[in-house]
Amino acid sequence: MTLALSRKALSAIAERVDEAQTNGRSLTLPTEAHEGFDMACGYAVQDLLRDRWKVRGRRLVGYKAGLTSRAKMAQMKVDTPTFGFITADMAVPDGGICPTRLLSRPRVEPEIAFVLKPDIAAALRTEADVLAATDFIAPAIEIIDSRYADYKFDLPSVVADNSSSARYVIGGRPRRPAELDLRTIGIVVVQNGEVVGEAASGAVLGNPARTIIMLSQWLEDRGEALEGGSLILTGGACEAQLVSAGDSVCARFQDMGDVTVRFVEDV
Ligand code: 0L1
Ligand code: MG
Repeated sequence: MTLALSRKALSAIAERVDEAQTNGRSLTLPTEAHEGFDMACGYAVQDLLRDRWKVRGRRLVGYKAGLTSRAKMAQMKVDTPTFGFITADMAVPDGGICPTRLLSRPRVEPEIAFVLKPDIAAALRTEADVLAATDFIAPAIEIIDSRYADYKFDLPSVVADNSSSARYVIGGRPRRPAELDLRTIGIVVVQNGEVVGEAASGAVLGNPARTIIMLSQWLEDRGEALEGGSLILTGGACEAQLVSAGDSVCARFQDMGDVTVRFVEDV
């Protein structure tokens, strides 16, 4: 595919994104700085970012999907889900501490996470395919961090920023897929003792398993395939909440337990 920007220009953008994500700095929108910067360019930057991280020994563990619920799309004023990749070192332990010093504008959102079995079919086309390929499902909090000022961005720019990925917490009581009705899991988000978000898991595309079907198709279209053992964050079920140092967040998932994280300036 011919891209609107040269590889050199895309590599320079990936370097800036890397620097901003590593040091908690802000970015200018690539779409404003580079005429013709489109979704294909955004994913090309993301690929280059992934290559840079692999070279530095950061281990890829799976994917995240962003903007898979109407609430999130409305909140961010966009209309298409996006994907990003996640690494092992983005994980914060359940009940653990997340330093904010190297984050720009952290927000939290409750998500249903899937972990796939080691051996899976090449393409997952139906909900039944996804459930058959799933080892377990766990409650999660994604800590997203937009590197763009005032959360004002467009889709190609968000994609270049790895779909705002930053950290994640997996916790609660992981369950086998057959034990759950993935359309109706109640979720409540509590921040500093106050309820700040409520949703049912079906807010994510009717059933978060559908995120995995979309992800599988997207990878196939790129000539890639979902790998067995992947961890997948299926997207925030309700609006994301701003957090800062001193905050405690608990996401309570019906029949799946709680996931908690505390934010501090530094450790
Ligand atoms: O996980 C997400 O929903 C991220 C989407 C990217 C836009 C945002 O920063 O909210
Ligand atoms: Mg998310």
